[in-house]
Amino acid sequence: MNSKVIYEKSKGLSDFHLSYCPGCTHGIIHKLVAETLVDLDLLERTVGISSVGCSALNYDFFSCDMQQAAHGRAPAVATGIKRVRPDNIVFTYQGDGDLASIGIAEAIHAAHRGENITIVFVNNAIYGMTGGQMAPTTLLGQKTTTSQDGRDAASQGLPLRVSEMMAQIPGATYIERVSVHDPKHVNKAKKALKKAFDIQNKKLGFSMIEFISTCPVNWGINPKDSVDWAVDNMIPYYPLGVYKDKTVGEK
Ligand SMILES: Cc1ncc(C[n+]2csc(CCOP(=O)(O)OP(=O)(O)O)c2C)c(N)n1
Ligand code: SF4
Repeated sequence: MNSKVIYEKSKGLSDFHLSYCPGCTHGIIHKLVAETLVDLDLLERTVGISSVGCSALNYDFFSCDMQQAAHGRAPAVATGIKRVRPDNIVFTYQGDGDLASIGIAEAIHAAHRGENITIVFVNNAIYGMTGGQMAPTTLLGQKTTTSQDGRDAASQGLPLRVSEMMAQIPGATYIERVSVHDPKHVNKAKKALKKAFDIQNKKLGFSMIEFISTCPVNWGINPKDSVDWAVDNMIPYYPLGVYKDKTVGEK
């Protein structure tokens, strides 16, 4: 009897087992990046830049060429690779601790210079890998190991809205915030990635897709409730949508 394959793992992912905790949405985001590169036929000439955080080992997970960067420096490494090899597709994969804290300067200046790269920015409102410290994106009132009474605006400032900030930078071409909490939003997130990589392929400049993501382990809630927590708490503060699209004129 002939069998028909209706679903298979993307060729953009290797055979390594992902190292993420149950309920962590890093895995879904990896799948979308991999599928998008395959769908656009870009995989063979893509170089990804791993950062520091739970996704640090993803140089093993993606099947394209990969390079590891020091904490926060992925956009600088991506800049170097892209300038030397402008026909390669270059993306960084960065958490909110990596991008919005130690690496905020590199991200801003890469956008400001209009580097023709794509940033995949994974915002889970916490430092996951190091055990749940407060990130710039931690929500007000959110308890972390370094904000044990909950984040307080008076002493720790308001959570940083990175997409809104990056959209103000004249050199940035495309900025969108997406979520992967249900199939409809997963499909939308994939469209956003497609748009970003297509912009880069057409040499139209800097793009960043911010993903609302979960960290059940450090949030201290189970995987199902983590998805609900992200919808109920993160999306109201970090609204989804396109923040900048220069391909249809300045906004
Ligand atoms: C120079 C330097 N400072 C600090 C660290 C410790 N460190 C490792 S991962 C990390 C934060 C990771 O958080 P995030 O980027 O949000 O990624 P997640 O693990 O949540 O996916 C920090 C501070 C480091 N590795 N290098
Ligand atoms: S610690 Fe958090 S971000 Fe890291 S893999 Fe586990 S759930 Fe994901």
